[in-house]
Amino acid sequence: MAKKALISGITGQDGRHLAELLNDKGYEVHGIIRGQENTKKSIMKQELSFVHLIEADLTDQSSLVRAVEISQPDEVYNLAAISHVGYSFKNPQLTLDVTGKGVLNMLEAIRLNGMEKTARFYQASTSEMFGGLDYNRPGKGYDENALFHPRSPYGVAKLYGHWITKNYRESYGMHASCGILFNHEGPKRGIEFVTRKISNAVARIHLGLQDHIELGNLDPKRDWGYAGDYVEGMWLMLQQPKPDDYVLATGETHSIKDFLELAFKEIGINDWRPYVKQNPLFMRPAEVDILLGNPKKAEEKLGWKRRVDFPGLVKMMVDHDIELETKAMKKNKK
Ligand code: G4F
Repeated sequence: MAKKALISGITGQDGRHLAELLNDKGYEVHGIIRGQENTKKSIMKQELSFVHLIEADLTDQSSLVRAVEISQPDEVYNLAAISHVGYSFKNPQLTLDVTGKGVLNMLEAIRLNGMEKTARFYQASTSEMFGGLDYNRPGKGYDENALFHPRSPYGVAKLYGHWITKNYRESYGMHASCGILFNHEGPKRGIEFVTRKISNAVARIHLGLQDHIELGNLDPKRDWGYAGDYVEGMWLMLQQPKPDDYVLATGETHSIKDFLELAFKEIGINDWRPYVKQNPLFMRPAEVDILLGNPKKAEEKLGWKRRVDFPGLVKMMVDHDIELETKAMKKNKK
């Protein structure tokens, strides 16, 4: 019989990659969608028609109990969150409700269905929990034992989700694992995140549709990988005999300036500076200056390894956005 998976956050970048992966592996895939997201619903029906959509909300306990009851999952992947760090500063309480307490609601939904011993659970933890302040490990990077010091309402809420997942593992013997994922990007990334914002703007500059891009702080460094590689790691965590926590990262860190450099080179522009304006609107009250992950445990224990490197990622995103914008231009001309 086919295994069943329940994914929250199915309309996001990771949810879409994971749904495809699980479908390819023969799973029956169920996805949680908020009731009023009609546009997203129709996109999902076109793109991922195999997904069984269930209307529920991470802040509504009873709806999650129903989602678990309907889907009877072997595996639950909790990917839903308010995931934009900048937004979390403006909406800290909503972020706590969804990104923090939502994890508890999901764990409780499994327990209230009496499935804590049968359903395996994945929690999307994040490198934002490290906060970049304890960066005293040059060349080593943050691993599973590094200190947490979140620097945003998002990071703080995620840390609650991380610890409540560990608590349910220890208290109720749940097969509950946390993936501490460093930034992972790609063509499915939302335009509000810096990599996609750049790749999209570069494509539009190339096609003469805009002449510059406005960004915030250009100095922070991130450990950027490809999202398609990272969902494989999520799945591998739930296939292990015992639950555990794992860092998924590339082990390299690059600044936003490095991303700009490569992205503009893709369209034959060697100096990106004249095309970039800084706008304080995109600055954050507190910044994570540097993130570098150490994926050794995942590589050794899960056999996980990222495939796409940094230049490959930038190229993939710029090429995709040039194609997308070209298609849109042609459609508009008709
Ligand atoms: O792309 P970002 O918004 O990603 P951020 O803040 O690193 O968070 C992402 O990765 C986390 C994993 O570490 C996830 F947990 C989280 O959900 C999300 O996926 O910003 C990256 C950097 C920041 O330093 C930001 O200040 O880019 C800087 N930046 C500069 N200008 C900008 C902009 N970020 C955005 N979003 N937009 C700008 O115009």
